[in-house]
This record gives sequence, C-alpha cells and structure tokens, in this order.
Amino acid sequence: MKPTIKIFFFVFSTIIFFSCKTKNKPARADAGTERKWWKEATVYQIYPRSFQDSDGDGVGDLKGIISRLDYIKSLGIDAVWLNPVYESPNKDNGYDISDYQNIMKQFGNMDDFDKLLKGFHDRGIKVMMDMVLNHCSDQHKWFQEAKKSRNSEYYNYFHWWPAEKGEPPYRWSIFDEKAYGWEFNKATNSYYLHYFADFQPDLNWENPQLRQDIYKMMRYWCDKGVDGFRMDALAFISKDTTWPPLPKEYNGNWGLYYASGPYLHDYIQEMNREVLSKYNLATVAEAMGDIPRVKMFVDEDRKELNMAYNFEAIDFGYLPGEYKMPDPNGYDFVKWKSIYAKWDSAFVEKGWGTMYLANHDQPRMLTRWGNDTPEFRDYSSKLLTTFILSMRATPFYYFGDEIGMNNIKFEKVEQYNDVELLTNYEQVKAKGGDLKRFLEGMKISSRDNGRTPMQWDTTTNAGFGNGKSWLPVNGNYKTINVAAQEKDENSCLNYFRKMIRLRKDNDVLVYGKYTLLDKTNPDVFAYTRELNGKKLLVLLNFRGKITSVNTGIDVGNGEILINNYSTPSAGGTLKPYEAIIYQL
Ligand code: TEU
Repeated sequence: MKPTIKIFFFVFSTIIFFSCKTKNKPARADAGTERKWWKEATVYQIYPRSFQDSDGDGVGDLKGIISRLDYIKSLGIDAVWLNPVYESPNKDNGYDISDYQNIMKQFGNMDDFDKLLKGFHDRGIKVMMDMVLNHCSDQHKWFQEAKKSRNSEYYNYFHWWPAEKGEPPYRWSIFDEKAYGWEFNKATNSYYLHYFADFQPDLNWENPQLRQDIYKMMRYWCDKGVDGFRMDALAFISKDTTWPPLPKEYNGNWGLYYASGPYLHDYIQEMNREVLSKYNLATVAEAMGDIPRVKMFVDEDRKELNMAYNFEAIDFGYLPGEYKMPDPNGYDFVKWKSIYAKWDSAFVEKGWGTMYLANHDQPRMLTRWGNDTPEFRDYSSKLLTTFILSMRATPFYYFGDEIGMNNIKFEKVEQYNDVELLTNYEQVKAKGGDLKRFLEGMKISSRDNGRTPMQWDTTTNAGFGNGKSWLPVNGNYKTINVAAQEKDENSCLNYFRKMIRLRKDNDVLVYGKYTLLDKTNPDVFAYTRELNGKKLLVLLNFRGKITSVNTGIDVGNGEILINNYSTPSAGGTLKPYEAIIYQL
C-alpha cells in the first residue's frame, strides 16, 4: 500500500472509531459507567431440574427447556442463567461437577445443549452458564486420580493436609454433618479440604496447572458461543496454604473469612486475561463481603468481572448464630431498605450490581418477602416484581416467580432432598437442638421451597412431566399455573411482562440515579429514579394494610406508568401491597 493511502486509511478509521465511541457515550446522569447490554438486560434464571421434563423420568431436562423456548421468549427477558448442566452425580444438584465438558445424562447430551443454545440465540436471548470453580465432585477424574497416591499428577489439584503432621487446622464446612472441612483419605494418608460437602473437594487454585485446565475448559464453552458466566462461590477460590488457625473475629462469619484468600484477585485477573477478555461476556460473581471488597470484583479498571451478586439484603432477617433461621418477629424493614440504598451507592461511579429476591438457594420470594395468603398473593407478587425491575442493577428473576409460586412448606425432614437442609438438620440434632423449631423455620427459608417443579397447567404434575417428579409439585397448581395466567390479562404473569416492557422503554429504570425517600417509613419502600430530566417515583407498600407515605413529592400531575390495582390510590396512602410507578 502506498504511504498516502495508508495515511488516508489511518485518518478514516480513527474518525470512525471515535464517532462510534461518542455514540455509545453513557447517558447516565451521575456516573461514568458505560452502557452495556448486560446492564440493560433482565436475566431469567432457569433451574433445569425443575423447569420441564420431556422424558418422564421426573427430572427436568434440556429438551424440556427447548419445548418452552417460545414461552421464555414471550416474557420479554434478554438472557437466561442456567444452573449447572454438566455431568454430575447430583448430590448437590449439579454443583458437584464430575465432567465440565459433558452434559448431565439426566438432562440430555451435547447435541441437546447445542440445539438449546441455538434456540435461545435464534430468539435473541443470551445464555449465561453456571461455573462452579471452587470445587468439583469427588467423582471427577482429577479427584479419582488424586486420591490414589501422593505421586499422582492430580494430587496437587486439591488441598491436602498430610496426616503425619497431626490433625489439620480447623476449617468449617457448610454442608457437612460434623461441620468439619477436612476429610481423611486412607490411600494418601492425608486429609482433603472441602468448604462444602465432603463429596465436593476444593480445587487447588494455587496450582498453575489446574488454573490452565480451568481456563481451557472455560474457553471451550465460550467458543461454543455462550454469552456469560455466573461464577459460583468464586470468592472462595484462593486459600492461605500456610493454614493459619481461623482468626477469632471471623467466628460465625466463615463466608467473609473464606472470601479473603491472598491471591483471589490475581486469579480472577488472570482468568480475565486468559479467557474473559477474549469474548464479549457477561460475568457475575457470587461475591461476599462489604462494599470495598465487593467493588474489587467489578471495578472496570481492575479488569476482573462485570457484576456483583451480593448477599447482604437476601440474608437479612435470620437469627444470629442460627443458620437461616428466620426471626419470628420479622425483619427490620427500615434497615433492609437502607441496605439496598447502600449497595446502590456502591456502584454509582464504578462497577455494577444485581437485583434479586430469590434463586435456587432461596425460598420463594412470595413467601419470604411478600405474602402468600390467598388474599394478598396476587398483589404482593406484583409488588415484588415491580421492586426487582425498578432498581439500578441488573435484575435476576427466578423462574416461577412470574406466576407467584410459593413455598411448599414440608412438614417432615424425609420430604426434603437438599443436602444443605439435611446436613444442617444433623448439625442441630448433634447439638441437641430443637428439631421441631428447626423444621418450622425451614418452611420459610429452605432451598427446596424454591426448587419444586414449574406449574404450567392443571394436568397431571402441573404439566411438568409424566413421571413422579423429583420434588413434589406444589398442591396449589390447579389455581396457580401458567395456562390460567395466560388467559387473564391482569395476572401476575402479564404484569411481569408489562413491567419488563416498562424497564425496556425507560432507560431511567436502568441507568437513572436512585434516591431513597421516606427512609424511616416502616411499611413503604419509596424511591425516585432520575435520568436526563426524566423522573420516576416508585411507591411500594410492603404491608397487608392501608399505609401512609410521605415522600414530599406532589404526585398530582404525575402519570401512572404501572399499578397493581385496577384503581390506584391517590394522595398519601397506599392500599395493601400496592405498587405504583409515577412519571413526574
Ligand atoms: O452457593 C454458594 C454459597 O455460597 C452458599 O453458601 C449459598 O449461599 C447457600 O447455598 C445458601 O443457602 C453455591 C450454589 O449456589 C449452591 O446451590 C451450591 O449448593 C453451593 O454453591 C455449593 O456448590
């Protein structure tokens, strides 16, 4: 090429480059963060085991999801997060992976996965995979080899404590009957570490070879065309291998301690260089801790991840020192509101958050944060939907919540499937605790409540599948189901669609500045969202009674954009579980 032509091309491409940049300039009123598809997206979480069973074995599968693609599209969501679909013995429902590059047999095969991915992409829906990187299954080839001998090439893929050094320093385990994080292995005369169940050995990220294998595996999925990752327990991957005793100040706060490994962010940055930066991905990490710690995962300058999935608000209202035991006196609503305001302010300048009220580790949002009595189920379900979709953070919406599914509330321990509940039950029992009280509490907070099969229609098993489902279908499926709600324009389902459209049509709901109002109101969550001169007011009455609200804003000339009653309240009061968004 002649030098003059080269110069011409250089000048021309520079102009194009900068004009594209200006077009994508942020429209946010108060921050420097850029517009991104994953900030504007609503993510719908699918727990494949419970969504749709296509072959009658009682377990949901990929073909089942394929048969529901048009339904998922009809919701208006932009992306899905699929809980783990990899090969697994399923002792923790896929969070114990035995082969990261194969599909769990119960769910189908790789051909089904490719069809599913294409089916989503054809409909303009992105797919986020669940990546479990802190641990794998004890059935994984790496562990099967490692446990044979200290000389195995995979021995250092895990953390071991040689028995000749005596008992290992205490580590707590979340899913262990003895709450003990080390398990003895005879063949190697050593203990392996497991922060979760003993069938979930922790991977040794301190070993560069393991990290390279993980990155290679992640690139395999990226090359297939997946659009992002939800990274399970990522904050726990780095360990201090001098194994100091657990510091006293972390007593009871194991999550924080486990999330403070010395090389955590070096590893995430390395993963970013080796994998994430090479693709256009949405990444979200389960990130424990206070604001400065969580910001480290998502501050753009640090080149780690996109979104933080924090636990402070969702874990609120449990009795201190008792695992997931709801306080019978309820929770401090004013404090809860302030937690949301605090986390909003965390990401004004840098990073980005997520908004959710439920997922597969939580009970149904309607039971926990709303009101599942017949009188208020409909109103409170719509209220929670309004809340999730009007905050400044990417909404992660859990399947089934769009029709207002609620907790199944098992009576007996035998009815449960979840390893978390079963091991915690044993822990309470070992301590001589009150098991009846424990089971009462679990009716509100246990994970199986959120895992019962999707309620599609009034046919056998709610249309989930022909076989006996792995968890029973909630007995209310004859009234609470998709088919019935499709026909009712005022259903929770259609309200969810409407609210999604509202968020799509109003940038202000995505990027607009957030201001909490009437902060000390013990019943109402009230806030404004503002962007480029547009201002919305969100009013949410979280109580089953008429309440007053005092935001100091005159809504007289405001236009109501959405409301969950046929005739909205006017002035300073709100009806039970009323939700209104005004454009001021
Ligand atoms: O959960 C990670 C996690 O930190 C758990 O403590 C979670 O908060 C707990 O399950 C809440 O009840 C992930 C997955 O989401 C969960 O389903 C798995 O069981 C867990 O990892 C182990 O892989």
